[in-house]
Amino acid sequence: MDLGAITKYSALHAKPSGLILQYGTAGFRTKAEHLDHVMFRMGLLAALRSKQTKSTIGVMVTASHNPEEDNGVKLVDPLGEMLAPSWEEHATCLANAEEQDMQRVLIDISEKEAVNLQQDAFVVVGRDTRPSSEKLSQSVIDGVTVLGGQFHDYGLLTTPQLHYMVYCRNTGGRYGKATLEGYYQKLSKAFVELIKQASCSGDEYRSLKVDCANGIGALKLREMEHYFSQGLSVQLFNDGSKGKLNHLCGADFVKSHQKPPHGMEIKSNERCCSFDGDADRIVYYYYDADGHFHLIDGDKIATLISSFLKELLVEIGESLNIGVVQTAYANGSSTQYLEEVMKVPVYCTKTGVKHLHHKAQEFDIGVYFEANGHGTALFSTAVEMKIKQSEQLEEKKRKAAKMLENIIDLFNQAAGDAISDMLVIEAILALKGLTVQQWDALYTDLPNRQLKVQVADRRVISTTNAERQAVTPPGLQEAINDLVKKYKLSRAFVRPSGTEDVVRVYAEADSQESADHLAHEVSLAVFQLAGGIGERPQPGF
Ligand code: NG1
Ligand code: ZN
Repeated sequence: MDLGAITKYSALHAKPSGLILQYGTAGFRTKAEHLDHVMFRMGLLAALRSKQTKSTIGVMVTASHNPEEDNGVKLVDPLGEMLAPSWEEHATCLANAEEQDMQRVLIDISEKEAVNLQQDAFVVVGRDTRPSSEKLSQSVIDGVTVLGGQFHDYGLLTTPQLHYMVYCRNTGGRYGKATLEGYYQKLSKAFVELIKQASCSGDEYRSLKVDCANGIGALKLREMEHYFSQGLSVQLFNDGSKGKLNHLCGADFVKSHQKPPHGMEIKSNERCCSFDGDADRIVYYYYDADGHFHLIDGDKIATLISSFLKELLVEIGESLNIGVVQTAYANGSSTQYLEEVMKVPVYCTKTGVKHLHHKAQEFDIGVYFEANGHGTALFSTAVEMKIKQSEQLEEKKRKAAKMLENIIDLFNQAAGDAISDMLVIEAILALKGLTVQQWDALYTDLPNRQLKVQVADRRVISTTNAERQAVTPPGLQEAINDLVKKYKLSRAFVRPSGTEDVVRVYAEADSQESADHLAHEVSLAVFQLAGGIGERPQPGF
């Protein structure tokens, strides 16, 4: 380690003293102007992690669905996964070390993790379209190079594309080529092959309106669309040419307001979807003939996908297992439908895709989605083996195995990916000849409401049972239990957010009015028992 150079460069990316940040569920996230030192230091950390794992590490500069003024950074581990937990702690220590302590913390981390500093390091960097992202990604690169690491700057990428690049590079090209061209070709080829097998040949349904949240998704989908245009035509809205990133549009807006995005004209029964700001989330929606808006969220996406995959498995006649992984935010109706109608086992993990991803790896086919539309499907090597052996099978089974092979290629195995999920969904709808209304009609969502409460210190709330029950502060869970009893088909839980300084409240019940009331009452309980600050939560939304 060239300590002199580190000190010199670190001073150019000096930490504002006293600023404390936490590596949360999605890395560091805050106002862009507070992040320069964090970026430099994450460049350093990525180089260390690369030396330790002897693999390529990814760094993505984005704040996803958060406002344009924010930014953030997260590290991507060798197989495209989120950073290992012990390294998340190192990330927090390093980002918060005052200027004079930074070197010591860096040396401590290398010693604790037995990093061979002589080892080469290679880091790939990607960024979203925020005005602050270019400069911040340069600070990451400064950090990598000062530790003697090599880098490749992919420039503008969706978050899942960066995960894909990392995965490709660490699997010797077996997964795919680590270029945008490689990504576009791999996915589009699988999609076009799948679509060819759809029996209804008319292409009147194969057009889709896409709200790109004024983000990176628009740029990348535009680059990609001619690769798959024989199977699907996309019409892009909120492509960044006018509006502000994530402002009144995008998957997070649509999901949390249960409303269509601004800037998109929607006729009844037209199939539409929204990406978030870095294109790792997707939700669908439409207006029915009576002018009612219908949201099709991550839970219904998981249901469509897992039922299709289960059918394929049945056709192939294999005893491979399939499981669906959700979080506490999954609508109760979706869990019930999956378990009772589809007879698919469902598991609940803590919020944050790393938890879902990890659990999904336990199955031959693991489908995971957060209700907000972040998810994918993972396939074990046992599934790939079966496909290889399918040459000997009778024709019907061979066909199903071929479809499964294309589906595997179409899913981004490294991360939830709006573009990849969109193509999977479009292919399944075409293959099954389903309209968006028929898909929506699989089950009816329970009315629900999500709220935020400001408290002095959100860490006073701790939870158990995959975040469905509060352990502290004392009395809070009992209060929630009493409130939930007042309503039918009701459920509520609270948890500290991992990305914002708030406590999140979720409630569902048999009617929207009940869900709204219950959410409000639970918010008041949080405010009273967990140290609420500012104005008391008010009823009405
Ligand atoms: P937090 O802020 O911890 O609730 C949010 C989402 C997560 C996940 C992360 C990362 C909800 C309720 N929470 O986490 O699902 O996507 O952001 O972006 O949607
Ligand atoms: Zn995102």
